[in-house]
Amino acid sequence: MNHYIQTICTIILFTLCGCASAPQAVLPVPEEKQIEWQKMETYAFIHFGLNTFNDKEWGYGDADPSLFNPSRLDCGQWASTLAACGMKGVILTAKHHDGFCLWPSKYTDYSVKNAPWKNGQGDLVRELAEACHEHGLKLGLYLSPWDRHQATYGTPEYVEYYRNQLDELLTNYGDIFEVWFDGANGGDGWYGGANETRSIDRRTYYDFPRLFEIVGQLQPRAVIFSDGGPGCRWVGNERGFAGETNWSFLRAGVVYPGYPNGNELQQGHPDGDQWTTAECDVSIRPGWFYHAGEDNSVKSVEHLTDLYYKSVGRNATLLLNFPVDTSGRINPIDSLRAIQWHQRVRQELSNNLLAGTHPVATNSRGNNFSPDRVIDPDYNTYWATRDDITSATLTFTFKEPQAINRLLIQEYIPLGQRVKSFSIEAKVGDQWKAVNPGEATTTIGYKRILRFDTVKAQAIRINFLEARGPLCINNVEAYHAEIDLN
Ligand code: FUL
Repeated sequence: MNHYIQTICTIILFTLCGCASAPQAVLPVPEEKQIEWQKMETYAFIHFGLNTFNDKEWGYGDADPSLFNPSRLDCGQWASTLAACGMKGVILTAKHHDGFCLWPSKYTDYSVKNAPWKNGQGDLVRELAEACHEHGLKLGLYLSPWDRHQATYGTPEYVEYYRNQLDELLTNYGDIFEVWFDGANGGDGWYGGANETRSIDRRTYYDFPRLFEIVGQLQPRAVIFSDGGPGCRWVGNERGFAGETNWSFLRAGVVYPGYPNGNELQQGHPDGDQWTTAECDVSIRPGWFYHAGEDNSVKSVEHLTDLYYKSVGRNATLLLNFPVDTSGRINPIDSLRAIQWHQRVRQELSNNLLAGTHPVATNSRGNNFSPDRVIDPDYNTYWATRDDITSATLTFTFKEPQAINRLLIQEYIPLGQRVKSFSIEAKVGDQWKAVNPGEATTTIGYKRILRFDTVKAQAIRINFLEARGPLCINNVEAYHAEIDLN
């Protein structure tokens, strides 16, 4: 059969059986590990170290290791608490800016090996790695580039020291899901007793490309966090929210630690060529480290719930920090609050009202990509429109009118992020009425969750108005949250 006849036959076959090929990817697309990472949705940060015992946020680098003496340290308590809060992983400050190492690094004495904790025999990174394994959590590590302890800081020798430590951490503790390169560099510090201000060029000093290469070699599955990625990016604030419009793209090589355009971090860049989803880092308390004086300032369930919608619900991940206290445990105020928050989110999104409906679309590529793919539980099936169709309406009709105040939409991101603009309508009686979630209905990405005043709807429809290619929507859910935040 020649090529021409073969093509005609394929078209006839597809027309008869309704099959069609998958849409082409619209670039940039995520790596498989970035998709798995985003599916984690919520994971924890732990800030713990000498700062905890000095009541400081940024230790100067001169504190005596003998102060590190948690009385009841229990990584099992951290891991079981975090798992109970729905966290899928935890990122530990293996070394913060003060330079104190929570593992017995062979490259410095400024570590747990000179602390009274376990008579200097302890290794906190190992204990956490084991606890994570036991409780089904993934482990991530934060290794501060800025080091206020080391005398060599500012010289090429320090960069080698830093690389060696990265190598130790990524070699000795099993699989690491994320490596966190903090962009902060304050300048002054102890620096081996020099007590001075040292400034470095944050863009070039650490030779980030080389560091990323080391991560790639030692932990190819790890996602790299820095202000500009490449794995995931800082969201531009430490308050835990992403932009209403939020593209998973950055322009490669443009964003660096200290990059002044916070908007670009919060919203991504619509024309970016690098897939770098935003991660929202925020502490459950005002500080990152534990301060007894903040025991009454733990974020409320309402506040945390709002942050969930403004991070996970806006195509980002939520990295929620728990400042482990001086006893070496997650403080009971924090754990109780976080568990209540997790239950609250689960309760709000528990009964999917679209299950069992028969979604109808104004356009579809055919059977494999039919609209009912958006209500099946399979992540890898999706509704898609024909190649030339970038706007369409998807309608869900109920047997009886339903009270609704939450809508969740997911694009099939393995093929790229496409939707630029959409609107929601509810059929009340015989009338279609606009639903106003009080925020821009622009991008969707991996997941968008919208809250709105309860509407008693006979049907609900999503008008996809503008997209970068044919639509690929793999999931839609609707809920009635009993506690209405709006
Ligand atoms: C910042 C640091 O300076 C803070 O101490 C904290 O670690 C936060 C997560 O990142 O840049």
